[in-house]
Amino acid sequence: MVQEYKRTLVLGGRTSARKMRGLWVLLALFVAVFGKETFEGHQVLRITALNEAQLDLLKELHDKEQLGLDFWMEPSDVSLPIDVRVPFHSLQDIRAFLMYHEIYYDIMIQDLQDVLDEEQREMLRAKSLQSRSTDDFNYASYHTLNEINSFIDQLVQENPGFVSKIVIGQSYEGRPLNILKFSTGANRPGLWIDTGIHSREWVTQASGIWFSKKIVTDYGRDAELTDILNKYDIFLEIVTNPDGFQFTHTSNRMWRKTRKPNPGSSCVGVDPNRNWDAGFGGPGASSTPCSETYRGPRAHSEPEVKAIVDFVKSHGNIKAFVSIHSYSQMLLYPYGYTKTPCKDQAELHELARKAITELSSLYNTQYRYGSIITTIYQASGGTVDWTYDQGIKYSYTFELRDTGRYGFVLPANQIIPTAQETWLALMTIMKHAKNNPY
Ligand code: 0X9
Ligand code: ZN
Repeated sequence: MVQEYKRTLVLGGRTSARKMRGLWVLLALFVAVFGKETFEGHQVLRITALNEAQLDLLKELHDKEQLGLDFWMEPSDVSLPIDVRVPFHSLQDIRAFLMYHEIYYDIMIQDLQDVLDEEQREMLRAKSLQSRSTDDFNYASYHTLNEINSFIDQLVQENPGFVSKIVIGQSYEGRPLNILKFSTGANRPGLWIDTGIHSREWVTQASGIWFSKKIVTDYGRDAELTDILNKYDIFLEIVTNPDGFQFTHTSNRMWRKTRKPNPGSSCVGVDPNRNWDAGFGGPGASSTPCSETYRGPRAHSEPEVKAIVDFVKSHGNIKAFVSIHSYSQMLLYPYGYTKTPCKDQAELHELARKAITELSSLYNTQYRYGSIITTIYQASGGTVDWTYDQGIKYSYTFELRDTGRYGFVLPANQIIPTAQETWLALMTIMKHAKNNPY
């Protein structure tokens, strides 16, 4: 029996693979016609590889498309847990496989749809009439793209001469790529923050909204932020992947990539954190369109990425660049594509330590920190490797809460605490950039 599983999983019968692909196409059609993908019976498992052999087996699983596995944390190192969403139809096989190879696992989420149903109920409970000002906005809830766009327009309207909206491009599906600019004077160097480049990482866009309100609230009241804004402009892109974000609301809550079709493949989208011209095409990204880490046909092929590239180049004076993801509670700096330490490693490391110390002072949330490749895993074509190589010394990327209890489906009651603690780390980085001009 178990031997059987092993054969189908590891060797993979050709006919059954073809049949499975057919089933997947049917399922995709069904979803396209009838709406939202459900995740009933999907479990999120935390798998612990005890040795290299087990790790290799798990990496093989990773490449078996017909299983429909969604790695929330990729297999990289024996010291790091591997989180994987297993569709109901693959659960028996996966469990048998893990047991056969004596690989240890925990069930983190029993039934993903239950968590998503609660998330939807919370959004409904929180939905009031459209808020009349950003003071009534519900920062403790998740919001749709329309709601966020209205919020952005309101914030701009309420703060003339301080906050403005800049459209830096269009997404593949034609949505505006909006950034907020906070500025109190002309010709200033810039500090950049983006959230939501991976659309399913909802706590990041929600935190971005909170940051924007925090900035207008604290300017003129908090001495340190005021000082920063008297010398620098802050640019904030809250919904960095709007097509993906809309898709997480309408069709598939677990969508990560962009929404551009891939010629010759039925799989859609590119990983916008593998699409940058920094070690592009190297290990730590996939060349397969169906992969969640597909790098795309060429560097900067995605309009959402290209818009930021053009903005950063034409601005020419961005001094800090922070790209915010979730989850796993880490503060990371370059590089992700190479083990060669970046030339500012010592300074970036020390600043990261300070920033996470500040972060933890609020709710005792523990972060790990270090370079991307040594702390999480090798990733090529990533955002902050590119910005660093462009000369932006203070290039950082966060992985916000949590460490895997909920992962990408963090309950809304954690939005404000997450944003508050992250803000302390962001302030530490921005202050340091201000005090160490280069
Ligand atoms: O794989 C990624 O792109 C990042 N993890 S995530 O779960 N947010 O997808 C890690 C890559 C390096 N880290 C960052 N650039 N945040
Ligand atoms: Zn991410």
